[in-house]
Amino acid sequence: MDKSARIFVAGHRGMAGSALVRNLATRGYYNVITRSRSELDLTNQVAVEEFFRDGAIDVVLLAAAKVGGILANESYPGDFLYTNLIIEANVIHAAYRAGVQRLVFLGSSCIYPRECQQPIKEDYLLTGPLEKTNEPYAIAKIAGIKLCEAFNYQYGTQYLSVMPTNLYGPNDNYDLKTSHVLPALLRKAHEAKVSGADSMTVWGTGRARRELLHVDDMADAAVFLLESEISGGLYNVGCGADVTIEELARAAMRAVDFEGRIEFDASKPDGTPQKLLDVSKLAELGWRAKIGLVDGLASTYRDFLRRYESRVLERA
Ligand code: GFB
Repeated sequence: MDKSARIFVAGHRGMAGSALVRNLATRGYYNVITRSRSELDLTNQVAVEEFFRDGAIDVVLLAAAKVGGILANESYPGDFLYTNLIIEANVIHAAYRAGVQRLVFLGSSCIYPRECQQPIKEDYLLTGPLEKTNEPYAIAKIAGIKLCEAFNYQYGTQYLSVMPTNLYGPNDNYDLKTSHVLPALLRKAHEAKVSGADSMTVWGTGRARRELLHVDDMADAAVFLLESEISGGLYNVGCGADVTIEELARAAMRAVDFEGRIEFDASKPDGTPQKLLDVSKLAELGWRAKIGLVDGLASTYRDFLRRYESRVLERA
């Protein structure tokens, strides 16, 4: 891909989008285009069409989405379904109409059936019922994958979909009601430590299993796929190993240096029992994750501390 390509990163203020912008800069791309929500409302079809018509965009990285942890997904199913559907529909359709040939659509490993065989291959999509806590979000993301496939088939575009497992890293959301598990555990361990508490609460049984991927690895994989001139399809992105939520909580406590007990809150859901991706399709192309959980937790905790001290933990 030409270093002068005009690359639009949709959702550049979020954790995934900001990692994509960092990765593109590291690789020498110097025409990265971004728009804040006040400059371009991606739920507004007319505004999105105008932006693409006038923007001479070559490539799109679609990271804009309404995202959240298990409780946010359960509490706001309408928002998760509607907002994600409309953003994808507007951006993918406007990109096609403006002649954009290359697009990467970011999804999530929750698109796969709840009781999926592990590790999860891309082929298992739509082979069984979804996990209820995030069904609306998963259905929106499946629609985005299918939109890319359908446009490739009908119009000859080269739109591909990247399905990362549970992401974490700089710029995450630390609001305990809406965040994903890893930022929540870091914050809880930190607050327990500074308040002198002897325990912290972990939702569910602690036995659910999750595969955690540093967001810089995800961004590297997405740009790697673009540079590999892949013309379409679905690609899992993960590190190839999972941990129980209890193990993750203990790892977060070690990163924070909090030595108290864990109290499990069984009134909160476990969600999907396990989500471990089969990443062999991407590995065959030559890409592997590089950031291990211990290092990733340590650097993410430093990011958390910077934001905690400046009181900007919740995403606007
Ligand atoms: O990251 P998370 O909220 O979402 O992780 P999912 C949920 C798992 O962590 C459940 C446990 O097993 C929770 O019981 N957990 C323990 C906690 N303590 C906490 C806590 O303090 N906060 C949170 N949030 N969880 C999301 C989907 O599923 O994964 C999205 O809802 C998306 O759609 C995302 O796909 C990647 O992994 O269950």
